[in-house]
Amino acid sequence: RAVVAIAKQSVTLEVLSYHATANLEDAQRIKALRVPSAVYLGLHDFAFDDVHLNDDDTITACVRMFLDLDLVERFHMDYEVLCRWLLSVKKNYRNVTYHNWRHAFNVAQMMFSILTTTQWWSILGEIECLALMIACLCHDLDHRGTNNSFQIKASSPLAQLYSTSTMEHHHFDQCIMILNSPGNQLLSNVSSDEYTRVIKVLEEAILSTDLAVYFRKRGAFFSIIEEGAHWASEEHRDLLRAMLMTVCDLAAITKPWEVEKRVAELVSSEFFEQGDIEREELNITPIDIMNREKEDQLPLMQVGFIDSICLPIYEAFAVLSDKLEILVDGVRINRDHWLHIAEEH
Ligand code: 5BB
Ligand code: ZN
Repeated sequence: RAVVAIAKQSVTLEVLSYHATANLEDAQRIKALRVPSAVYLGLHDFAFDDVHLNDDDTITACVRMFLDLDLVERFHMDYEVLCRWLLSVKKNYRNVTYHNWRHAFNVAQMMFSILTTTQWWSILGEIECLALMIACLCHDLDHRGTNNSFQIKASSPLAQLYSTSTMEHHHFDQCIMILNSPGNQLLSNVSSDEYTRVIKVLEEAILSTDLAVYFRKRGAFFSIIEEGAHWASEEHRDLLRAMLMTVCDLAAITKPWEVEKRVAELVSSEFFEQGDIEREELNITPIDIMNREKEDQLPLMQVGFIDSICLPIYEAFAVLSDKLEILVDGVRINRDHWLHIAEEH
């Protein structure tokens, strides 16, 4: 890995001049694989679970989603470049407990199932669908298992570069670097006007995965839902896409209990690992969610998370499409489970 140091506003940041991407040989191996149907893979299902898929399966599943949304034809994507780009995206996720490739893949699958089940793909159009699918796959690129507030507390180079939405700006940077890497230029055959638009929608979508951005925008979102949202309005559309990213990012909370329980344990482990680093390296006492000694509070924290963050947004989306009511049902069932466990303690 060749590394160069650049100075930006007196901050020294390590940038990979030759960004680590996938090999041509690996792309050619994937290219030769059969791509099962979306129905066979369960890609339209809101209850989708990736546990039974191996890493190659996750790549061919992504190819299937791009094919079925007609993105490959419409944007004249080279099939080998698509395979290599997907492998490169996967490679640029770290082996952290929760914010890894599997999380990104699941977020993209949820976007695909929502776009197809609601038929919103036809309202949003190919450009916005393309941007949203790329955004889902790339939205946590190079995550280190630590959140924005950790970057600030640790005065990390990333925090010095971006004082707000620190990690999300970095995820977007990484996304652009991969899209610009030789052999990975998925958008090389897109016209320059469309390219500009795709990148703008993509940036907005990735930055919207910062929960702080969700909190800032959701008031306006709930207002337009109450008054009647119009897809024709540019302002409404921008809000809907931003909120859609959050819906997909948090979708583990809507899944069958066995899936939700497994994922919550991963989230919790990653939080505890950050807490350990804060104790050992920053000499601070971590907040409760990151404090192993408060592990028994987890079920009640999940109830709080569901009530304050999840239910409001899934309920709003169920107003937009009755096809999404089932997501609210899933959240409520999981809330019952967490509350039941909390009451046992
Ligand atoms: C969320 C907002 N945060 C700034 C403070 C804590 N809260 S919370 O009280 O709603 C909360 C959420 C507390 C504990 C949680 O998990 C314990 C296992 C969660 C939680 N968050 N639970 C989940 O199942 C999921 Br999924 C999530 C989302 C985790 C990703 C959040 C990434 C933010 C990175 C900056
Ligand atoms: Zn995420």
